[in-house]
Amino acid sequence: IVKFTLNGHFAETTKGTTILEACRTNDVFIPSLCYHPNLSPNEECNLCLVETDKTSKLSRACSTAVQEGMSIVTNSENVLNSVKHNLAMILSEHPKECTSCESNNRCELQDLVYRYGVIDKFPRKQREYIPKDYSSPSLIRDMNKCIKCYRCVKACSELQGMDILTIGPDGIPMTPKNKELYTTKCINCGACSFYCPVGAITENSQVREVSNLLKNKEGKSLVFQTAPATRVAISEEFGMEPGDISTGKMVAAIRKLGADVVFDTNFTADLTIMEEGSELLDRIKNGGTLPMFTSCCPGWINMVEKFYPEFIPNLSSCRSPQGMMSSLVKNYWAERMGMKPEDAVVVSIMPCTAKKDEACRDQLKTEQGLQETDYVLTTRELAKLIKLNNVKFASLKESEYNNPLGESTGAAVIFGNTGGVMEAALRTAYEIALEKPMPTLNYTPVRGFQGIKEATVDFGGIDLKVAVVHQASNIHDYMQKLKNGDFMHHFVEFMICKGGCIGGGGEPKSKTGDYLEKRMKGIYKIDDNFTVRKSHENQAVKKIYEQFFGHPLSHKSHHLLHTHYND
Ligand code: HC0
Ligand code: SF4
Repeated sequence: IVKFTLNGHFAETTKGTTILEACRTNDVFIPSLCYHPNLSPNEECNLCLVETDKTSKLSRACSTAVQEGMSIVTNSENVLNSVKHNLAMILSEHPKECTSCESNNRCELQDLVYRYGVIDKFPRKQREYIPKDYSSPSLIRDMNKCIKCYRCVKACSELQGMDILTIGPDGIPMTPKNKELYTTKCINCGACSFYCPVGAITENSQVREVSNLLKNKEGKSLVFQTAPATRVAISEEFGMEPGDISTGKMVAAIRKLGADVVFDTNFTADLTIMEEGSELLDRIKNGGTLPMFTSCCPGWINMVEKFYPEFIPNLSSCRSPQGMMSSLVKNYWAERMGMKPEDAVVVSIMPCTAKKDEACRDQLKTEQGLQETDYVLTTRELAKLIKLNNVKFASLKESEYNNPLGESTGAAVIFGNTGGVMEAALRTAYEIALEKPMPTLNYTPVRGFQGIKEATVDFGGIDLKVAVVHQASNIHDYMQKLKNGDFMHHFVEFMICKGGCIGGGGEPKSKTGDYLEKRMKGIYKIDDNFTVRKSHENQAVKKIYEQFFGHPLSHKSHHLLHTHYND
């Protein structure tokens, strides 16, 4: 314990805590643009300045530890003037495009400039114009707006181990050889956009297209689907806590916007378990390629194709639940409703920027070459659409999904957490293989934030060895070890983002230290509250097999629910 004074008040913290963290836990505001609790300090923006009695100069709060007896002042004339001066310097290099910027109203620079009453007084520092990069369906880069905080570079290297973004000679983050992002080895995870405090890297937004379509449907039916992880995070955009369960309000909001039908990606998560579980048992029985890898995370699929193509045969051939739902809507549901496939427009609400890229895959187009998933909005974009339409989210009366593609189980919602696909698959595969339920449904060895989790399940005679890996840097580690022969698993779940989809690049940009833990708890709470918690007990899934597919891995399911990859 270290004792100190903060603006004249006594306070305590643990040894090694930085002044910035100590201030924020004591609810004292410290401005910063380059600091983020999930990244190592950058010491670039020069805004987190404080006075201490240890030196006559101002100190950076992000990189100075609190010392015993230290006196810290955050609100002196000297501190405020220096912060204002440094903000004005940043502003002098920043384009004044706030009114049309994708990050308007959620820009950290805009917030600070307003908070400190900064006057744009310095002569404009003209930077050489950098062409905007629209190459990726997931992300847009306008590096003219970059404030050189390097959070994107750190997210890409430290968190994801991808090293696509490096600091260029002019101090602006660049791609290898300045190539367009989509032509690099970028996996479209969106971590860079999540951490960008301004509008330099943003999701490739389709808010306008969807908004126009909602106003003028031109005889089309608008079918929305919502991913597991959206329902425990969208609340944060409306002043509620991370992990608050907003399923019913989110469905109600989507209906208010004018959607005709709202289906749940969780339905196809259950369907995925039927297909993928059967595929695993088939591979084990018939000597197929092992370990089998899950295939639902599109950032992971990009990574295998770009970095580990020799492992493509290990990928499950199952489409992701997003892909399965869109295929069902266009090829099954539309026909039953007497509609042409192109008249059922699918809008998918995802926590993930890479899902936009997945939607464009040639393999996931109809025979006429139409995208089966027409539009993908991130959780952040859905929140924006709701706000633009003045829908009062917090006070909405809850609504339910449409059926039959809206029915789901507790096993489906946990797909949103790292380990969830594995846990859901085990609940079903165990019961199918052994004809009795797993001794406990809450299978804790695959839960939690450890980067690589391993477990062995007694499958009646076979020891089924499984692993769960999340966050791209851990995945690179796992793949190296797998290549070296250090691992031998039957089945491995991979999710590119930390925590799984709850930590997706398209989720709300919350900055409390524990937002991921809270979202994770919210997901497990939804599972606990379900009476049906196994995918094979989903009645609507059972029915679709009886009436349409016949059985998992049937000819029809291969055609509509499975895919192949680019090698
Ligand atoms: Fe996920 Fe999914 S669980 S990838 O993490 O499988 O994005 O939430 O929608 O498709 O269901 C994301 C989340 C999904 C898919 C599902 C899977
Ligand atoms: Fe790096 Fe992911 Fe951004 Fe691509 S999307 S540049 S891999 S952080």
